Amino acid sequence: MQDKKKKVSVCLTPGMVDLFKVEESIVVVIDVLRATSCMCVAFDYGVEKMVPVESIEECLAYREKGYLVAGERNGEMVEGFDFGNSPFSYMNPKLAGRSIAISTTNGTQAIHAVAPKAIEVVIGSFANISVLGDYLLERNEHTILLCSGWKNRVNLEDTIFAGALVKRLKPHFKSYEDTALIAETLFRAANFRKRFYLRNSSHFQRLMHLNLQKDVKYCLRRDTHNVLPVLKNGELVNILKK
Ligand code: 3SL
Repeated sequence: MQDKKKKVSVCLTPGMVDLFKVEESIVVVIDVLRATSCMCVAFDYGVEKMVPVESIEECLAYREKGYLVAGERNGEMVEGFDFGNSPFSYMNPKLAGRSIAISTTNGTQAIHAVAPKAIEVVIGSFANISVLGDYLLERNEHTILLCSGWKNRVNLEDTIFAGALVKRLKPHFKSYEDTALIAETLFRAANFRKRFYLRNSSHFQRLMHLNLQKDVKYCLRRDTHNVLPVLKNGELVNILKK
């Protein structure tokens, strides 16, 4: 009998993305600390759309079109931006209906590494893990879990999240690459003690030095925001919007 199962793969950094068949796949962009977590918060607070842009200049130029401008470089808010990259900055009812241009060190760059080639680009974080898992099962396409990492290097937190998704999808998808195995193994080791497990990792340390413990704690919580940001014509929108 022919095996009709689709494949789930894990790409550990955008630097490895050319090894994957992006054009045949849905790509989940993952930047747990903190870009994709912030995007989930923003949409839950009613943001209409978010444009992920690569450069600071491009981002600032969106202000003339009525967009708010957000993001960071190396974890810190950029001069002239309306806010940085803390999930708490997006917990503001005044953001309902607004459009935001966002540029971050890795997350928005990862989106650009796969758009517009991918069948679809979806945003993933612990904040929306269950709705995301359900959606991927329902779509049943080849799926690449793209970890944003840090400047094309691997990071632990995105790999752990990819592992959580592999665990969920594996019974229904083919998954035979070692990157998926690595991710799932790490997730199984880290689950229920993620902050402790991450304590020596580079971005965790970076955020601790910036006094952002609260952000890290929040971004590691599961299912806090029932949203599904998807890239449509270069803009992220929440396809679960009521
Ligand atoms: O790299 C990114 O896209 C950011 O999420 C990094 S930070 O957590 O805001 O520093």
